[in-house]
Amino acid sequence: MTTVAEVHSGKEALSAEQCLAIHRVMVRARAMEERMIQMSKSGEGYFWIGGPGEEAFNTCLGLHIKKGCGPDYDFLHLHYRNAATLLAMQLPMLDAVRQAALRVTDPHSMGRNFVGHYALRQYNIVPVSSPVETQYAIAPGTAIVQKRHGGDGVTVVVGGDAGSSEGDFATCMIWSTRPGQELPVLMIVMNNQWGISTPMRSQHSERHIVDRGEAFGIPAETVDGNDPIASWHALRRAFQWCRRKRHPFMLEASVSRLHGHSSSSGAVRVRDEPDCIALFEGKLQSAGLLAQDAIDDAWEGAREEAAAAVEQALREPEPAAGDVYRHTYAPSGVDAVYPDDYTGLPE
Ligand SMILES: Cc1ncc(C[n+]2csc(CCOP(=O)(O)OP(=O)(O)O)c2C)c(N)n1
Repeated sequence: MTTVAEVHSGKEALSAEQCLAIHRVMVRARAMEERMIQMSKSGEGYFWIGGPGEEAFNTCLGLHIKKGCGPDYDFLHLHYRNAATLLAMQLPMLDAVRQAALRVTDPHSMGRNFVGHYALRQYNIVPVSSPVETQYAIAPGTAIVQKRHGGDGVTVVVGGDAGSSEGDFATCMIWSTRPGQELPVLMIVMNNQWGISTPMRSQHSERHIVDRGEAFGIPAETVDGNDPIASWHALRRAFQWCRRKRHPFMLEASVSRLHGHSSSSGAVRVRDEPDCIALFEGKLQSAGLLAQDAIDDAWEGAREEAAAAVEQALREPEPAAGDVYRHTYAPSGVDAVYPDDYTGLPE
């Protein structure tokens, strides 16, 4: 069935190969999130928050990242709905599940932080913060380093529409646009229309959140974040601007929130918002690129991968009391005692 060279969305297109790769990551991310929601309800995990409804945009974001450690590479200041971004960066599903299961093998926090709170020094993934939007005040720091260092590394910062009401958002615009000291910051707003239970339209009088950048001279685009083809190209333009010009750019993606805010609000499937995966599968099917049995295989494989990751994580140890100060202060304090033959501890 794969005789089509490319798939179109309006005037933009992606190759068949790219579309299939994006679809695979989106499905893996959704299967993982759905299994994590089950974990939060069954006692295998304790809490869930994540990105069902953001997979289209977040997968494309991950595919654009220049991945590595240090100022030559992109820095990521993410929010708690970026699971698909990490999968697209080829990081293992098992590691995200380890955090959901609060296992000591979780490389992000050794089982000490909420699910979706990534932190990986080797890929410039700055710790995700539970207080929303602080990442926008921190992001100019890594961008200043990148600007002074030279090269084409970009600082990417991602947050929600409600969080953009915090002063940190303005801090980012101010610090990224000081005349002569502009910074290569890509400011991304994921607009799902909600801040827990507060509707976006009750808080924002501006037409688009990124319109605020106009006063600072920051160019901006809005994009349908449920459309991976449109998202891929919007991200391509945004990264190109930041990489080459070494100035900031703003991108606002309209996305869905398909399981509500978090397990604290029930995580029940929302039926009246568009589902980016179903939409993309419809498009790939009508383009003659993906048959129903191939779609079914993709889902089955992804669900098996998620189930195996949970099984593996649950066999691994939980953090021990002696680990509390490890990686909290330097030097790292007291280490816990694990069995002599245990090799799973993160560096
Ligand atoms: C500084 C701060 N204020 C309030 C909260 C409580 N809180 C947690 S998530 C959230 C909603 C954030 O909404 P938005 O920024 O739109 O992101 P979304 O969760 O919708 O992706 C709030 C208010 C918090 N974590 N941090």
